[in-house]
Amino acid sequence: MTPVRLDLRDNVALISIDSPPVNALSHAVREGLMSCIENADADPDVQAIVIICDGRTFIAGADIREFAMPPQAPHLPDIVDRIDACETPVVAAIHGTALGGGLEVAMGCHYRVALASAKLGLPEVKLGLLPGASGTQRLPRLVGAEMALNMMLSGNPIPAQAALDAGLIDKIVTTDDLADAALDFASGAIDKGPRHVRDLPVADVAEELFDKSRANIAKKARGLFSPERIIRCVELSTQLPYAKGCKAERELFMECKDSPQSAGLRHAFFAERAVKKIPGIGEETQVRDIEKVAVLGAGTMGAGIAYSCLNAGYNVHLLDNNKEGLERGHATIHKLFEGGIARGKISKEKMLETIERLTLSEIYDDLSDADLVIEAVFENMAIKKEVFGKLDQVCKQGAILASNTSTLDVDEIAAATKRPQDVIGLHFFSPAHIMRLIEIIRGKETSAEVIATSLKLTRALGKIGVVVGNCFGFVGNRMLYSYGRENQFLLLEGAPPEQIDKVLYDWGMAMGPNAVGDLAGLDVGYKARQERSDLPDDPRFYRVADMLAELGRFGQKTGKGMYIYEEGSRQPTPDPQVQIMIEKESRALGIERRDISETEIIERCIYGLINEGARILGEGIALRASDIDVIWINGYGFPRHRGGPMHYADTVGLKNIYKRVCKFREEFGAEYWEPAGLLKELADKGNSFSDFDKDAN
Ligand code: 3H9
Repeated sequence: MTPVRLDLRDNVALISIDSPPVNALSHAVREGLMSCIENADADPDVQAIVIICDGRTFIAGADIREFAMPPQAPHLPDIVDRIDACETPVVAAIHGTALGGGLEVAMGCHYRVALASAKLGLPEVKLGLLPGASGTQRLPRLVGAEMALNMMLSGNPIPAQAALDAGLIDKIVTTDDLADAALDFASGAIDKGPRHVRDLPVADVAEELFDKSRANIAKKARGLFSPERIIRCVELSTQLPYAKGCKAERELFMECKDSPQSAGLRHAFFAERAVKKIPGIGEETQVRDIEKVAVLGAGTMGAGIAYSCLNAGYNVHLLDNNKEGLERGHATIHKLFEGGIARGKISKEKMLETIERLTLSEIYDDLSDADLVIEAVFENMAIKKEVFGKLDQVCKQGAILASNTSTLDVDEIAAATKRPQDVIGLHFFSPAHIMRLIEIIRGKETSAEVIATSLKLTRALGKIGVVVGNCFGFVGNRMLYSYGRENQFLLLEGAPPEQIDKVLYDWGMAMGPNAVGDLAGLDVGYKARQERSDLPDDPRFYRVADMLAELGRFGQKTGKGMYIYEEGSRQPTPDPQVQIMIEKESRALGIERRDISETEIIERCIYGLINEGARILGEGIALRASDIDVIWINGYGFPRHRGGPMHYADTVGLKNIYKRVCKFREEFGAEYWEPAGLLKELADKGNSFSDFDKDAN
């Protein structure tokens, strides 16, 4: 059945697109739309045309899946031009979100009406693209170059009212029946005739607008390919006639579409949506009602989790066994709300209303009516087991008992209760109110219902939950060990901390590993290593980090760590004392220091990650390679435009990665560089991690 229908309503043609879930402009939709437009325009009885969508939204853009395939006519720019060329007025009737190619179709129409709840945007930049169907030339003609730049460079949609104020739409429809209102509007436009956006002038702009934009993106969009090209297109819209501007846009769009960055960002888009697909869990899986969430432990993490839950609308009880700790946690939550007020995210009234849902106590019995308890106490197995034993006694049947452990065995924690089916790991990342990632750790007895409820909870919190298996460090922190290990070895072998950090930052990581260590606190990793009995018996292993922690140099919080920090500053400054200490230690360990290249730093740190990721995948701890990518992009500052470590490995080629890992095994020993079985298997077959995901699903 064709996804696009043409109906005649008196003298107005109603073109309806019905292509769930989001009416993306697939080949079939493009064909249907083009043919309906041509038929309507050729019909002498038709005096106006309305384009509308069924389902939950107006067109959400080009069909992103098709970018990886050869393009097929009719192409979107031609459809937009064809709509514009209609002799009778064409009206777009918008509900939900008009995004990307969807908004370009709407801007090809002569008029636009929208429900008040609608949103409009050009989010292509988030996929490493630019609007490629005349959006960069039409939007400045409607809203001015400055606002057009803001919309395209942020990729964020604007609400209907802002679109009306700016001239992007012509009317907000206040009735529920969008089709009727749009047909009325179209009838009223018959006398006015078409209004062609391409014929509008672009309003004059301040001379420095484009220079300022370039300076802005240099920092905000570090290393990204499409933002500069977006600026160029908008600049051209102020200099060239419409058709020439479109031609330039087309060329620049193709450059973006074919860039590895766009492939990485598109991969990340689908990877973040794939995480919700868990074998054995579907729509039929029962989900438990969560109204009251208890957070146990009022430290920074506990307070951040409580704050997130309050904002998501839950009743929250914060519990700590220490009165001062509880007061500190309460103060932290207040501070977070005040920060929200200062940034205009929440009003004072709303904050007061929200905070009313928070209760505090030191009494476990107060948890008896909680639907979900999230434990965020000290990362120590004995303490966690004691806490879960108590929870088992006081919590109601059916309550979910979650641990925010970042490394520990969830099955061992569950064994402290008589209800292991209700126990799960919910690993929030710090700062919990900002970081989007939650690793959802399923124990061997965790029920499907508890996993499904946890997934729903993460969505309600506005976060991304990735379900992983149980092993030390799960996916993220287990991989972090290999990354950190290579960083530490490189320090002893001759690369100063600032060199390693610069190389990895320039490669795209949000921060270098040594700056991250100082931010997280070197004492944290130190304590975690002290608790482990399974670490290599190797004096070089995390040697520098251990020495700094033993000297009380914990990082930013003590003003000194791998770097020095001026009072009140977070800016790391290299410390010659640290360099002397590292060099001395290299000598003591008999390590010959040498110059280390950029390539070696990248390969050892990133390939170390990939090899461990492959091992995790082979063991079934992660369901998909793309889940690992989602974890590293959202939890560890891995550059999104590289698609995550496993996608990046695919771009390098697994054969190449495997070869280098084997070479590192020769140079640095099998203890750290034994290639993962799955890496070897895929490399031997000439396959990729993406092939693995396809086979597994
Ligand atoms: C573009 O338009 C380029 C043009 O300028 C030039 C062309 C020449 N294509 O997010 P959800 C799927 S670039 C294919 O969970 P929500 C998605 O994968 C495009 N599939 O729902 C998921 O599938 P599944 C510019 C798409 O309600 C399902 O739909 N447009 C597309 O939370 C539901 O998605 C964009 O960048 C697509 N375009 O949010 C908009 N969009 O169920 C991208 C979605 O199998 N989309 N899917 O996992 C969005 O931002 C959100 O999906 C939207 C709905 C806000 C629409």
